[in-house]
Amino acid sequence: MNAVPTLSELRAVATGAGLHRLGCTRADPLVATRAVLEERKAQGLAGSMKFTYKNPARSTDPQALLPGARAILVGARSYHRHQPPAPVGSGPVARVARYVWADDQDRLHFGLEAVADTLRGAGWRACVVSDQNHLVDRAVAHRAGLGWYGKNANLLVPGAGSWFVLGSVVTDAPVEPVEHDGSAVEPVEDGCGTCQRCIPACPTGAIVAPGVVDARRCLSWSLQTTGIFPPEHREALEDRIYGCDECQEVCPPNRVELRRAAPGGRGHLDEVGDPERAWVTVLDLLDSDDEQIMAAHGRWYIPQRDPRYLRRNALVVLGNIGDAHDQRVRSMLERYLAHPDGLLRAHAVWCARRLGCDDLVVELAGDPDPLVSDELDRPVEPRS
Ligand code: B12
Ligand code: SF4
Ligand code: SF4
Repeated sequence: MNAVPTLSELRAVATGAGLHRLGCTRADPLVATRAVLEERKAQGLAGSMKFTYKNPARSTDPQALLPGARAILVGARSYHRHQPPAPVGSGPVARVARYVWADDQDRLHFGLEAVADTLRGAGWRACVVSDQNHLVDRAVAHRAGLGWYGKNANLLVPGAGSWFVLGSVVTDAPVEPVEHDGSAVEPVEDGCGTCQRCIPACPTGAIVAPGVVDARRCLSWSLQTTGIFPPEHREALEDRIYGCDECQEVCPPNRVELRRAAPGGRGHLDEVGDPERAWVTVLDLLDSDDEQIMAAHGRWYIPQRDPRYLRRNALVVLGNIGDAHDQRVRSMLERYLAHPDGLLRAHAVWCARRLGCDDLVVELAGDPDPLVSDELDRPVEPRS
């Protein structure tokens, strides 16, 4: 009979390998989560997202990942950095969400693999899963006692907030979800209380009820999906080029001073993020060829792995933060207004009109691409 490592023993391995939290839950199906996924799909709140929504029966059944699974060890790694590093480069600079400022997802994976290796070394099977389509990470993290669901839908770790990436080790080892004092691991109680700051703070009103995000309005999803960037959300995008942190930035439990006060709550806060990952020089991106864009940003989730969507997003950002008197901005607009890709011409039209450069779009009247003609028909509020 193989020995079964305890949660405490596995926590020691996890901590040594860069994880900041490790919880445990039985590998039972996530029945309530499946119902939520199906309901949100039916209500249209998932938009065109696939991920865990593609096959809710599968993404909520750990047995589908590992037949005979008995336990799930759920790990969390903080990605918090004190301050964004100072922007680099010249001209308009776009903001990147915190979760991709450094290699925290890789480090999470490394820590989870260390836990999995320990289980394998004891003769058990174990598979690592994080941010994939096959398991709803927050739901297992909640059940494994790592944190509570915030009204912004994120999982908040008590005393440390929500700046964490999550992942799991699904195993056939019957690891008991018990603490070192023998008490059972319990889900963490709601810590939001009467606070609801994140709801009105969302720039697009995407948090349609506490804990419920309408993906069709969430900037994070609009940046990651195909087609035109929703016209009604372009101004709200401001300078964001990848991801959105607004509903977490305003969240009181994420305040650094509280995190500092919390025992064991700090994570690796002293590391500084890479400025090249926290900021993007918009004109450089628009000037780059496909290979250069993928070399710089290929780690991001890019729809269909097609750099045109990063150019599309960059044109929206440029419309929000560019300076119409900057000759480099005008030259870039001229280039994109003549671009062979109609999607990019259309977004260049919006960008030019938003910057008050209507003179540049005159030549596009009669453009045969419906994306461009729709764009020309749509009123645009110039930036004051
Ligand atoms: C699809 C997806 C998205 C979509 C949709 C997000 C969403 N809210 O569902 C988009 C692209 C918009 C997105 C954005 C982001 N994501 Co995302 N995303 C995922 C993914 C792939 C699946 C999520 C999922 O299945 N959602 C399904 C729905 C049903 O889950 P839910 O919203 O959590 O719903 C629960 C709550 O509503 C709760 N609930 C039900 N009723 C009620 C009632 C109340 C009052 C409350 C409070 C809660 C509650 O129960 C539901 C089911 O468990 C996961 C990775 C994975 N495989 O799990 C990452 C994941 C959720 N994302 C993550 C991150 C970091 C982000 C962003 C912060 C990135 C960014 N900076 O832009 C934003 C945050 C947006 C937000 N406010 O949620 C992390 C979250 C870590 C954490 N601490 O919570 C994950 C876990 C990735 C990872 N492995 O670390 N994401
Ligand atoms: S990530 Fe941004 S757009 Fe999405 S719910 Fe949070 S604040 Fe709103
Ligand atoms: S801002 Fe307030 S309501 Fe929203 S998740 Fe944070 S604590 Fe909860």
